[in-house]
Amino acid sequence: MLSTIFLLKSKQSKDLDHLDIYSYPDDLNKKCPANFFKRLIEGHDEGCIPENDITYKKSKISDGSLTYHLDTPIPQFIDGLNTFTICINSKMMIGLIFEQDDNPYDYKEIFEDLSNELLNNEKVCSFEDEIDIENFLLTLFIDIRRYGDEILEKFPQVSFQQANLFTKAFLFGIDEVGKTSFVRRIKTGEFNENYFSPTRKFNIEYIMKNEMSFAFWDMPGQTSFRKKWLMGIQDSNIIVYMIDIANQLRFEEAKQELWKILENPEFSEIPLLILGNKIDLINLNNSHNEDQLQRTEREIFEFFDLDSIIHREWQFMFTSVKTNYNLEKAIQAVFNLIEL
Ligand SMILES: Nc1nc2c(ncn2[C@@H]2O[C@H](COP(=O)(O)OP(=O)(O)OP(=O)(O)O)[C@@H](O)[C@H]2O)c(=O)[nH]1
Ligand SMILES: [Mg+2]
Repeated sequence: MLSTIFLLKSKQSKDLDHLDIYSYPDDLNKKCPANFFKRLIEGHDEGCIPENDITYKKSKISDGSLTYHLDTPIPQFIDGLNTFTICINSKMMIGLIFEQDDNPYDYKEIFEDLSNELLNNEKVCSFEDEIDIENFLLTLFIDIRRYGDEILEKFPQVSFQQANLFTKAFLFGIDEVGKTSFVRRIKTGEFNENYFSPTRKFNIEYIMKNEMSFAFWDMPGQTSFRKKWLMGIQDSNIIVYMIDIANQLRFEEAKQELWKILENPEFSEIPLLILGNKIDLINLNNSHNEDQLQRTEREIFEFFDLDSIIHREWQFMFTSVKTNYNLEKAIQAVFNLIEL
């Protein structure tokens, strides 16, 4: 499984002490031994550092934009890290780090093709802007990881199925609403109220339910991660938005984040399930007070302007990850919405 992606800028021997290092999700600056990158670069080139950047100059094409030349990826095992690196224009390096027993060559084609596609066709990155670089790395990471998870690792176990039968459910919402708790509860049956660990990267959980294979993409909800939702949401079969209904102070924020996605024309047809979670905290599911439940639902509809959701299949329901209230129904709703 792919564990980390990184990019090194200024791939020149004389610059080895002044490399710009970007990585996701781990910060390799902190994690790797001091001379790790030096050894990586020397090993990659077998000690032969290009003397000039002919490829770079040659690659200016008529419209003035650059075409990036990507070398064949090279595998190396350094300091216990299983790496696979591609040089770009003899200047920069994109690297993948896999788990120790992975075979990097399984990823050769996808690594080359995706890098080429993103850099030369979609032109997603100029390497001048840090945010561009981070987004490029994140996109590449997600796609390669998904390929590994869904095709290389899972396919043999479910070989009777087509690889594309993994249903992608994109689970998002502001922080602390209960997304990770939800996925864990469905996967393992466990719930821990004292567990408090904000998600910091894309957490993809594979869950088999009723003979369907789900990839639940559990997004980090803290503000700084929300802009990355746009990348994870691509190719989703369904989007699941979670609200903490007991925390009215954050309703306005939750509403704005929901509508940012709903108003994006790119995702206008993806079915939507909205979960009003933590219903136990307003003690409705225990008292079975249908009137009050309906009143609360009406208030949520009004506040979040849910009646304005049109042109897509969608549904709202209350849940409690803590008491298990409606969790099976929520999964059933995911099935139904996808099949509609
Ligand atoms: N009472 C109650 N607490 C819940 C429920 N679901 C989750 N929690 C608690 O809410 C807190 C936050 O849950 P998480 O699952 O980490 O929330 P998250 O949405 O994944 O948060 P981020 O990863 O930061 O986006 C934890 O302390 C959970 O135990 C629920 O249905 N009822
Ligand atoms: Mg989480």
